[in-house]
Amino acid sequence: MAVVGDEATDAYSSETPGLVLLITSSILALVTGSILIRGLHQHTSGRNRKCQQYRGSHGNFEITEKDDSLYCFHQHLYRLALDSSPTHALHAYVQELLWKALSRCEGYGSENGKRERTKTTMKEKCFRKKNGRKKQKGKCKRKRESGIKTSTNIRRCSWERKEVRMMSRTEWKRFVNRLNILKEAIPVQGHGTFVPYDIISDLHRENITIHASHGGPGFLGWHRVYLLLLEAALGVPIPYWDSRMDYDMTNPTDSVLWTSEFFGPGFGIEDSGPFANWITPENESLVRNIGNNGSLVSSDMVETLLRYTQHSLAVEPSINTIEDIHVGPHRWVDGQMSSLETAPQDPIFFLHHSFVDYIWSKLRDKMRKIGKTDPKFDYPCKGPVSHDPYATMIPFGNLPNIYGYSDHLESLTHYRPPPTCPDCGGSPYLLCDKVIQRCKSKPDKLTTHSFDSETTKNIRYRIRAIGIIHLGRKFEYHIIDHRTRGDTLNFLPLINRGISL
Ligand SMILES: [Cu+2]
Repeated sequence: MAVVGDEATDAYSSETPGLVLLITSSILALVTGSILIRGLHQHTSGRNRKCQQYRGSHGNFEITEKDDSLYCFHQHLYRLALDSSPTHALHAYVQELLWKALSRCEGYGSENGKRERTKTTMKEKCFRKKNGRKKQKGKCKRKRESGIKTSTNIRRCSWERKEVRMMSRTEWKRFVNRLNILKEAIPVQGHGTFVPYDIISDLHRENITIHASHGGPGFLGWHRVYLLLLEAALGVPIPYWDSRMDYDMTNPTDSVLWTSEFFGPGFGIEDSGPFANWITPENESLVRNIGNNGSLVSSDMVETLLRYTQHSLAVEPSINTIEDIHVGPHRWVDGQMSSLETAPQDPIFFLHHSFVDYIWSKLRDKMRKIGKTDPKFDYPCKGPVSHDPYATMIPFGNLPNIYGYSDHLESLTHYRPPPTCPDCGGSPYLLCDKVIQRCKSKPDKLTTHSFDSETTKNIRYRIRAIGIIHLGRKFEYHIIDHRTRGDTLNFLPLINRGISL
């Protein structure tokens, strides 16, 4: 939590006129120095928000059509968390968000929307050797059926995720505007400030979490829940980045995505575009160095994967798994995205993972179509103990890993299919490649000759300006696009900071 002062600039509880608030904040800024000035700057947009209008009939705050409601909702939620658990407010805040995410319909494991824990009546165990972590093959036994109910009203509560280039400009602007609101330092009277986005990105930072959510079958469900959690915090769907449409370009670094219209610069510090001047919880700028190494997702990779008919082939530890393919773009983007601990600090993490989740949903559709395997029960017993079906999804309360594979979770989202030739959904950012009969991204008009000497000089200048960045463990990748340059950014190890989630 980024505590930048203990000022009483609580837009929720106070109807204080803006001028008085400004003077109070300014005096505090003078007293406490430059750290608070950064806080004051971040609070500016919250200062004039009138939160009372976002109270629902039961006194709770709701996210409405108005983007400002987001700020008020989170401020209120954090106050509730503080009231219910003063010493573990961050944890309580995340659990509230999680509850909101999973009760997008009527509630999970519940027909009337009442809050209750997931009722698990199925007992499935991976039998393991007593003294080791190695499982005995083929001893995955199901005793009873799962009590998790599938929603009967799927479309009403299922949110549609679209390819980022298929969104209207209004939809895209709303999405990034809301991300920027989550990135604001929100004051809570008597408790400094908190930054919702940083709290959410830190959920992917702790060692124990990283082990429980990567390198095994739990990867898919864990990241599905994580996406839903951010959506609950945003109040709008997360688009997906179908990087196949960039992979198919002659030079994917030319894509229109790496402009202010979409993700912002692909080289150097994010100093323009929707995430301009974002400062990470490590107190560093967001940086990228696209095309350095790794690989975007290719159509061949997805086709290979969709030939599988059961989850055990598609998840770690194995080769050509969804997790394996997903690593390529992490490394291809470089900067924060390239390390396990820091990847979600760059918002394109979530768009990439939305695409990963889309691929998984296609695989599940296929499994259902063939009819031999029901994906909700096909939780492979392999990988580390923390990926066992009934190990909990750290730090998501008591949710078992197998819940990540449930139909209920899947029913909360559906994907608008990626655009196809010849019209590519009418998107002004896509064109149909008639030879391969696939839509691909248009290049940014300014960088169509991306590796002429002037552009190369400019890229080198921007990369040099990055300075020192601190990153955690790098994603290990096995697939390298031969078009990458091999000029991965230098970095130093992360400096430890206390996270109490
Ligand atoms: Cu991850």
